[in-house]
Amino acid sequence: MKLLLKALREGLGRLIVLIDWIFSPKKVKRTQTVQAEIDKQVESLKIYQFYACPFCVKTRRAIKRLNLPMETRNAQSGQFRAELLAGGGEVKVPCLRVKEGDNITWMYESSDIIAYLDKRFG
Ligand SMILES: N[C@@H](CCC(=O)N[C@@H](CS)C(=O)NCC(=O)O)C(=O)O
Repeated sequence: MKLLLKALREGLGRLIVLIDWIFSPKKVKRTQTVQAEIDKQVESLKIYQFYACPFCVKTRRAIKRLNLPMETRNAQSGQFRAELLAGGGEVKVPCLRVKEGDNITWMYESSDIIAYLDKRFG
């Protein structure tokens, strides 16, 4: 039963990924200078995520729409999962890692992440 639910969730997640791919959001256009400045700022942001998680798809759509070349880190297993747990305190995705100088913050909740990105880059 547990396995069936997991398979259903994974299947639904992949369907959402497919729909996202078909109806991909349009990227915002900026001048070269402004985009270059934003690209630089985005280097300090990393998104921890799962490929087929609906909340991650929603967040990735916002990242694409805002034209942010952000590194995505797969937290399904391995090093990035361990980093997320150690840094943020729980394995829940999406999670935005924000580095400001020596200070690192971990932002959970897709709606909060999107609101933050919209405010900063929208
Ligand atoms: N309210 C959260 C929900 C996030 C959520 O439930 N994420 C699931 C994946 S879809 C998760 O991280 N589950 C933990 C796990 O599967 O280990 C948001 O909007 O970001």
